[in-house]
Amino acid sequence: MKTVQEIRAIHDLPFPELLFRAAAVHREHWNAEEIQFCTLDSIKTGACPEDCSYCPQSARYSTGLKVEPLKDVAKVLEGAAEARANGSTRYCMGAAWREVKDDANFDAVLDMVRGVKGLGMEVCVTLGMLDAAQAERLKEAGCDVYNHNLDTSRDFYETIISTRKFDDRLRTIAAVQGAGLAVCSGGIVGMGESVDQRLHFLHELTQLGAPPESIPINHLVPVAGTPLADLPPVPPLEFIRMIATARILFPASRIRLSAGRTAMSDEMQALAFFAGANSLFTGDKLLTTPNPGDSHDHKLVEALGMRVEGSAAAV
Ligand code: SAM
Ligand code: DTB
Ligand code: SF4
Repeated sequence: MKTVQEIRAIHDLPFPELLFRAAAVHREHWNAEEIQFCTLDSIKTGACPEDCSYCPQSARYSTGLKVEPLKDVAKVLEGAAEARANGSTRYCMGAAWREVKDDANFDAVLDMVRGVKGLGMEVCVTLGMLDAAQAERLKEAGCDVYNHNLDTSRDFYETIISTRKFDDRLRTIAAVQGAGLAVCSGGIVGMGESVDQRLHFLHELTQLGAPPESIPINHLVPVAGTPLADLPPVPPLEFIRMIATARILFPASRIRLSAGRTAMSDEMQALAFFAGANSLFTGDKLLTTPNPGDSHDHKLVEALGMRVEGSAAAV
């Protein structure tokens, strides 16, 4: 296990050396010509009681978002089938909940999980906090992965979110691991954190017991009305350093180039792939904010001479 100082030494390597090492590790564990396409579906949107400063879905901020109740199961399965036809092999359903409750809504989510699994896709859900019994019900329904981000370092966390604690996140992740679900856990870069805090965040991820199956690295999407609306973007080369450092620390995990891609050039995204990112969220929307869209991403993959991983679609 590496110390924060050792992680810093990797992160601060001369850029070409950092990228060379990350690319080498990537090739040892993955087919570096392939990119996994995942699609997000916001199954319940907005009116969230939490106060996450970055999030357009918090009820505390006026972001003009249209609040929507839990979607119909059939509608979600339609979306999943369409995503599969566009090359996605993984479907991630997100709900703007603080936590899972044992009610009819959770029963409906379990039906969605069974349905998406039935389409032959990898199934991921992100529903906020949950306990061991709820994690087990998800596992039994065929869920593969639970997304629950640490988001940032322990010390910066409380300046971003006041309605829950960093330890609550760790407890949910432990429940997920205990049920035998794979963990997807990553964070956001560009919330005003220092480089040191980014490295503490990566260090926390190394302490999860088992490395996460996947690590989404989001760039903050600044949304008007949220407290973080006016933050400047992180310099691209700094962002790429995070991707490369994550790849070196987690050789066998998927590193997902997640939110924030509409503000990234194709060249920057290509550099992220070279630095070890091997998964994307596709489709023209993330949960509530814009995303480059399928045609852009297919073109990008093609222009780079790469392939969509395990795609059922003719791409
Ligand atoms: N409510 C659940 C939770 O918080 O765990 C699940 C959905 S929540 C929207 C999932 C993740 O989206 C957050 O942990 C955060 O990392 C990411 N996210 C939300 N808003 C974002 C933004 N404006 N920019 C980048 N990432 C964002
Ligand atoms: C993750 O790390 N990023 C995704 C997914 N996990 C659930 C969500 C990004 C959301 C970006 C803001 C929005 O579209 O609302
Ligand atoms: Fe709610 Fe999740 Fe957004 Fe936080 S990140 S406000 S918990 S939807």
